[in-house]
Formats: sequence, structure tokens, C-alpha cells
Amino acid sequence: MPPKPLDYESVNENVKKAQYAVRGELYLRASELQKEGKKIIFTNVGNPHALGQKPLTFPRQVVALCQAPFLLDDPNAGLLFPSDAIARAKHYLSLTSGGLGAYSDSRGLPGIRKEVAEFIYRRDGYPSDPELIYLTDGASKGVMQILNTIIGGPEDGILVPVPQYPLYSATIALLGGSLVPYYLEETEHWGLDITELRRSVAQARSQGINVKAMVIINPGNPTGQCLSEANVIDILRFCYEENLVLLGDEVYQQNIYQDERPFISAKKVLMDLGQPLSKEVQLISFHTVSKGYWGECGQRGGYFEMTNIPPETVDEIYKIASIALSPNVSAQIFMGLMVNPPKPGDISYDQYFRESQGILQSLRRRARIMTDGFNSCKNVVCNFTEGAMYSFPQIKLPQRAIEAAKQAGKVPDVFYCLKLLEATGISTVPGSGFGQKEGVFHLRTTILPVEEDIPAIMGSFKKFNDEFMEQYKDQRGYSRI
Ligand code: DCS
Repeated sequence: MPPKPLDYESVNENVKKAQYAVRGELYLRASELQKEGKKIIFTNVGNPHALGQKPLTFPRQVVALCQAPFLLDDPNAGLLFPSDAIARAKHYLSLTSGGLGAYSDSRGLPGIRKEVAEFIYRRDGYPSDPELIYLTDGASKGVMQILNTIIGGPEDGILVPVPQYPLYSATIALLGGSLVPYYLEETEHWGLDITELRRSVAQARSQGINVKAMVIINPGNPTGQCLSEANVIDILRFCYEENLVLLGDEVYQQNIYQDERPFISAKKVLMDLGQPLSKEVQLISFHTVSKGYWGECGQRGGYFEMTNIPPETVDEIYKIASIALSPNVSAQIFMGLMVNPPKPGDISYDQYFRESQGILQSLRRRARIMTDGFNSCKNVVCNFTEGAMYSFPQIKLPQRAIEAAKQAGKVPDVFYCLKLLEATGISTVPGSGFGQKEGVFHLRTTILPVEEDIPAIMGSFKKFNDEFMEQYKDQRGYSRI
């Protein structure tokens, strides 16, 4: 009998090749342990509400009213909801044709795309065209749509940072394209070196790969760095010279924990550069409601903006978006609210400001406590989390630990993270899930546990780590490096 179409050996090889470590072996083991009754601290996913972050009040009020529009006719509505939330709910309902239960245009509701364009204009100081903004179910779907538009086969290459967020490696594998890695420099705060980019492109081209796109993640996941303006200029010049479309993953643009390098969008830098680059370099920028002080991961709201993309291509992207009919409509409303929050003078402004700044300031403190905590551990070095939601310490594993991992049939950092999980309940993602230089090991944690819990979490990490290092220490010291 030949195998059936969905027997394992018949499954699309690209599906088998695609890997996504954020919900990989470690996560599965953590879920098992949780079922057995062990207390697990899930720091593997940047999922703020799952770790106790409270939703901002105003957007939930507006979306609640949009979901239950009959409340708007209730005489008590004004007692339960502030008048600006009621007004905003009416505004969004008027943009839909049939409320939240109806499909919208496949690109998203025109009125919300306009609000996004106005946000981009306020942020960058350059006009943005709502026709070139598409709303998506989270940034992930946008990234997948765009990679799908670029990749036609194994000869199509995408430059991706290493370490990277595995949405990119997994999607490239799924689409049968080629990932072209460029390495970020850990000793330079995970900076991006143009010489390294040139080396990487030259090598890929010598192997017959047509390098078409470059991905940047700014602020970085898992690495937490914020790109300087000078760095973004170099990247855009590089894309111009090498004829690459730049995919700017800017989902963490609200998550900034230092003042030296505020977030600057690739779009703004491109426009600042003027012609010819501002008219020539193709750029797609991604954003989401999942991150920042919103953290509304479960709502699945996102957008991408296209710059210098010809209308025929925009139409093709529209056609592909149409196959999925419509992005989530309630998520579109979250996006509208995120880009157009209450303003000073609005009834809900003070509460919105207090809540959002409270979250941001706490994340800033948590970034500091976690970095300092990791750096106080034996054989652990960690760059400061300048932005995003993660700490990515390097773990200098002794040779004996590497050998023990081999014997257990595990990659060394997976071995370390599994032991950490079993000993402490802390669920992390091994650095190998994001890519790292040969022979160097990391783990990623989020900085999201509630602030009061972090000292205890770092305390139990330190105890585990220092005992691990003692147990496996080499004859001549702790580290083989
Ligand atoms: N881009 C980056 C860099 C991300 O880190 C994520 C999510 C996304 C895009 C997609 O987010 P949404 O689809 O929700 O908009 N980050 C995952 C992570 O590393 N942990 O949690 C989710």
C-alpha cells in the first residue's frame, strides 16, 4: 500500500523543515510539568497579559461597546462607560458595514487605515498613504504575506539577522526560500556591521542565490538592541546599492528602556535621506498591538506599510489578502485605538496615561534588574535590554556540560534550559532556537514576570546556574573559553 497523503512520509517536506523554538521542546516539556502540578514561570513567549499585565481600560471599553452595540442604547451606558469611549465606539461602528460580525475590506477598514497613516505622519513627519497600509491579523500574518510575495523558490534569498525571531526562518523554510544569515556582534551590543552584511551577500551570491530582501528587527528580538540612526542609514544605503527590499520589523517600537537611542523608524530615516534613496528603496514596515504597553497579543491586530512599491505589486498583495477575506475586525479597532489613543483634555486621557506609563516604567526597571541579575551569575554575560521584551544572556558552558549534553542526545543549550526548567520551573528558549555563532550558547527569557516576582525568579536562576557550573566545572576552572 502506498502511504496515504497525510501519512508522515507524505507531508510537505517544507513543513517538516520549518522550526519554531518559541513553542518548541522546552515549551512542550513545561506544559507537561504544569499538567503534573509543577508551578511554571512561562518566560518563553512575549505574552504580557499571560504573565499578569492588565489591559489598558479605554480600548477595552470601546471594543466592549462595539461587541455589544445594544449597550449603546441602554440608559445606564453613561454610568458604566465614559462619554469618549461611547463616542469612539460609535465612530468605529460607523466605519463598518454591519458591525464586528461582518467581514471588512481585505486590506482592513479604510477609516482605520487612515488613522494609521495619520499616526505615521505624526511619528515621522512625512505623509503616509492609507492605500499603502494593510491591516493584518498580528504582524505575523503580514510578514508571511510579504515573504510569500517575494519568495518563488530556493534561489530566492532573504537576509536575516542571527540571532533572529524564528517567524522568519520558519516562514522562509515553509515557502522553500533560502535564509541568508548575517551575524549580529554580541560584543558590540548586538550591533550590525555592514562589512558582515557584504560578506554574507557575496557568499550567498557565489552560491547562486538571488538575494532579494533584508530583514531588520528594531528593537531586536531576542537581542534587545536599538539601532542607531547612523546604523539605519547604513542599512538603507546598503539596500539601495544591493537592490534589496528592506523588511523593517518594528513591532517593539514602544518598548524602549534607555534614552540614548530613541526609536527611529526606517521610513523616517529613508525619507530624511532624500532622493534618490527616498524614491528608490523599497521598504515594508510592520507593527502590532501585541507589544508595547498594549500587549494585546490575543487580539491579533497588526499592519504593514509599503513604501516605493509599484501599484501592480500592491494589487497582487491585495489579491492575496483577499483570499483570506478579511482581517479580524475587532483587532482592527484595537489598532485604530493604539495609533489614536485618548489625547490630553479627553475624559479618559489621565487614566490612559497613568496606565500606559506605569507599564512602560515598570518594564524599564525590569530590564535593568534582569540584566544585572544575569551578570551576577557564574559564566553568564548579558547585554542590557535596550528595547523589546527579552533578555538574551550568553551562558559559557564548561566542556564537561557540553559532553554531558551530547551523551543525553541534546544540543548543549537545550540541555541547560531543560535542567533549569526541571529545577526551577522557569521556562526559557535555548539560544539555538534563534541561531547563534558556532560554539556559543544563550538562552532567552522575557522580562515580563510581574516586577515584584523578578528578584525571587533571578534568585532561583542564580542558585541553579551556579550549582550547574560547579557540577560541570572543568578541571582548570569554570569555563572552556
Ligand atoms: N515580529 C517580532 C520581532 C516578534 O517578536 C513577534 C512576536 C512578531 C513579529 C509577531 O507578533 P504578532 O503576530 O503577535 O503581531 N514575538 C513572539 C515572541 O518571540 N515571543 O512572543 C511572540
